[in-house]
Amino acid sequence: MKRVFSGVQPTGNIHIGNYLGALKQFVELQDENECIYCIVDLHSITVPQDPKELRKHILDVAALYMAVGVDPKKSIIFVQSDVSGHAELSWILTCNSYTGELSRMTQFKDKSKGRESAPTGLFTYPILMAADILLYDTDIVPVGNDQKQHIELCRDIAIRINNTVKKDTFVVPDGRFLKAGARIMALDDPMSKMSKSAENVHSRISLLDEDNKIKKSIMRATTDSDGEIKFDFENKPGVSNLLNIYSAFSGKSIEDIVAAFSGCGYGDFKKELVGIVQEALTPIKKNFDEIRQSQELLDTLRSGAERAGAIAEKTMKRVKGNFGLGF
Ligand code: AQP
Repeated sequence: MKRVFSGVQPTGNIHIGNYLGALKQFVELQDENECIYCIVDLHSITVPQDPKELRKHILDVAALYMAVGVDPKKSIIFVQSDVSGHAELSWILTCNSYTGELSRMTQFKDKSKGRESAPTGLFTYPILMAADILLYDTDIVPVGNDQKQHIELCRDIAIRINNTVKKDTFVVPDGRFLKAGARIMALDDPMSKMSKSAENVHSRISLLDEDNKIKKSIMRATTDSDGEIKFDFENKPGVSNLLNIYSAFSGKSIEDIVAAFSGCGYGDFKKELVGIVQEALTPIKKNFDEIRQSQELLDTLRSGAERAGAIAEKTMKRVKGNFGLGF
């Protein structure tokens, strides 16, 4: 049985990019693997958060994990800051990484917006992510492909420490990326990825959006003026992004969708897409409403933290021993 680990930041409500890139994989993997899914709250404070809002978002994200089908009987679900090993291991990895490799991370470049001085947490974020993964002797990390570079860095650090400190200190993980949904772009700007924290709410569809909001966001999504429904990301990024979303939710291939809409206008295609997305999100919203106020949610997070904590403690003992730390 392989060990799987992944997480989502509680920086806002999960959108269809997070769902299609990561969460769908969480559910697929849980039958055949030992899965650990985390709400990575320590990552979210790399940018300022309102404490009350943050607490709400942590519970929302946990409830959404369960609402999309992550089953606490099969998978461990817990909050990152409930297990102190994440921050502790992060320091050990920090001491074994280089500013040069961190400076090359495109997410840091995007989020720091070229400022000369940016928050240190934004810079060291990939190291905390590496700690999250390595703490659980993870084999597989299901993520969207915006995280490819961070997974590579995690592997580099693990291999470096295995070579310089002690062989087998860490399991070297592999990323798992889906073809459809690996990178969903913003609806208002298909050159940027869909993001929880983007200012324009119509740039994304959140899993909890009402039907009306879903309709508005899709109908006003940026396309182009040539009117042909065709997949060509370079020249038609808006339509290609909508085709990707259609394919990921319907399970149909892009070729079949393009053939089905041959001769139709963007309006007809968008209307169909609205229906498909609304239908997919309706049961998730219903499940969420039941789970969010339940005692089961709190019990799941409590027992999840205990189970994750026990695994993390074992890893930290081994890692610290290999480094000559602690007694
Ligand atoms: N647009 C996307 N398409 C496909 N997958 C995506 N993911 C994020 N955006 C897309 C995947 O979702 C998982 C959780 O992401 P995260 O919350 O940890 O951080 P993020 O990548 O920074 O996501 P956001 O939505 O853009 O959040 P903010 O606005 O807070 O920065 C990851 O597996 C990610 O690959």
